[in-house]
Amino acid sequence: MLCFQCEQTHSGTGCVIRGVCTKTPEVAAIQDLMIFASAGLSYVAKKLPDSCEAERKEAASLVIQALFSTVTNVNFDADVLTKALYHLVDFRDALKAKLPEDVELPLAATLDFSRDRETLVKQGESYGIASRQKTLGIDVTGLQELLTYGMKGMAAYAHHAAVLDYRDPDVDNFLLEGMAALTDHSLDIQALLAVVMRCGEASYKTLALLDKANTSSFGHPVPTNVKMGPSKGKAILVSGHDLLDMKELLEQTKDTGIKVYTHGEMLPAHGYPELNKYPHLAGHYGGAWMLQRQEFINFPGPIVMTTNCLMEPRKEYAGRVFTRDLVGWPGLTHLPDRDFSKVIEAALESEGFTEDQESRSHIAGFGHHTVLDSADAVVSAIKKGDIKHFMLVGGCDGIKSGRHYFTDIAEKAPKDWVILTLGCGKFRVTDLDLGKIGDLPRLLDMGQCNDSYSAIRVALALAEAFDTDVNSLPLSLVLSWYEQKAVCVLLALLHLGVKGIRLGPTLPAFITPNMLKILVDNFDIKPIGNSAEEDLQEILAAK
Ligand code: FSO
Ligand code: SF4
Repeated sequence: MLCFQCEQTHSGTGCVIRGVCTKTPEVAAIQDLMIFASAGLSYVAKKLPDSCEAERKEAASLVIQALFSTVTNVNFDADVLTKALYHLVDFRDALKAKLPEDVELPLAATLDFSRDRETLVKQGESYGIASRQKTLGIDVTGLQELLTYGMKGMAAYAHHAAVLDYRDPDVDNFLLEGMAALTDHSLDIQALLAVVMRCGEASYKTLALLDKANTSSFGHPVPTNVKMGPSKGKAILVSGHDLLDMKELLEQTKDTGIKVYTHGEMLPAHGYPELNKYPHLAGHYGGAWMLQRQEFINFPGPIVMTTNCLMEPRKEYAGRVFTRDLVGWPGLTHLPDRDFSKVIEAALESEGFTEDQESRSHIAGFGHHTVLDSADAVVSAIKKGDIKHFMLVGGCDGIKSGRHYFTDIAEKAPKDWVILTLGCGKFRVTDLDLGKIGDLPRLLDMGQCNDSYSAIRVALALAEAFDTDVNSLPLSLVLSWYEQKAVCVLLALLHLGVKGIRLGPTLPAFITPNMLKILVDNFDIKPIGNSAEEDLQEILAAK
């Protein structure tokens, strides 16, 4: 296997024996084939006659699900992934009957996928990254991977919107176009870069679509005090990003006496009026995703993983974990729909928390609607000099110790700077007491990484208010990345022309020196510096 799609990749170069995430070579090979088959299906779907709109939409749905299933820490179950692969390939083959006769098809659209697991895994190994590096070179392969990861992130966000019945034909069309482009090995660096930039445009549309889906379904987030610890009573913990799962679970538990807690990226659920109206949405438990193996042991009730990030469960709590939707781990209980009765049963049988715990609180819910509602006050605070600068410190959290930088830069920023945060990277700054500027807290939690659109909206609105462009605003972006959704957000920002983004804790392994030169020349992307102090000095000097 060779996988280097996430930040924790082995030695910063690639997982080759087994994933640092514990992904096995078997799962890696099947996931590579899911990408290969999705590219073939996309090619076929693009060539269908105009009348086949429904088939194209179904093809896009299957591609979205396949891509999301291969995002880091989503699905580790070879049986489930293989079944999804065969379903996708069968659909691809059925669609081929509808093609005009003279259409020439690439290998990804014609390859027979073995029904024998061992042979299938060997097939996967021959269509993975390493084989393309040999035939296409590292730069073209690196750009194909950048495009693929951007689309994986897009697929995750598009899937969340689709669950709420929101689809955008532009997003579906781009995903088919971008995946089909992977079958064209004649594309050179420039041609692939153009597709990557279109991926950025489609990523922005996907983030806007998801914002519309979430806010139309659950209301605009409002600033909400969240208790960051448990209270006495039976308990269920919900992790991941799927707000509809959360809503259904809250509805089904409302007369049971069970308290529902958020974990990791589910924290922003507290800000949504349609979720917060349930008094038994009791608080938040734990920190970011990578702490789950310690934190879940001590949670006295069932745990629902709605999306990434799932880590290898420890035996002490594996029997209490329920996976939903595309999430999978061999042997864990999977819930095929939103009937949470098994979870409720498990909660009632569990001990629950035996006493209230004193805890600090955190204010969630500073979505674009709330921040822009106070836009006049913010603009006048900037004009008066009370607010000198905005800094977005957010993205993903992860295991590496270098991530302390993100805490440091927020903590050491001048007191007249406002810190925006989002994504699970927020847990690096949520413990800080940064105080207020006037009535405005200095730390504004804008939500999940899924809510990156909020930060973009605020930046664009400020640029409009000051009749300038985003790059001329007193705004710095310091992004932490871990997996492929962060690539989608980064490409959306590049599409909007945002320059000077600082990225860390390390640069992606799939970025070759030539690709880095292009990113630096065109977008002034920089790795985070040796220390937060140095970078703050640099930002101040550039003002
Ligand atoms: Fe982060 Fe990833 Fe959203 Fe996680 S992008 S690492 S728990 O999936 O979620 O901010
Ligand atoms: Fe390694 Fe990350 Fe790939 Fe897992 S997802 S195999 S940790 S690069």
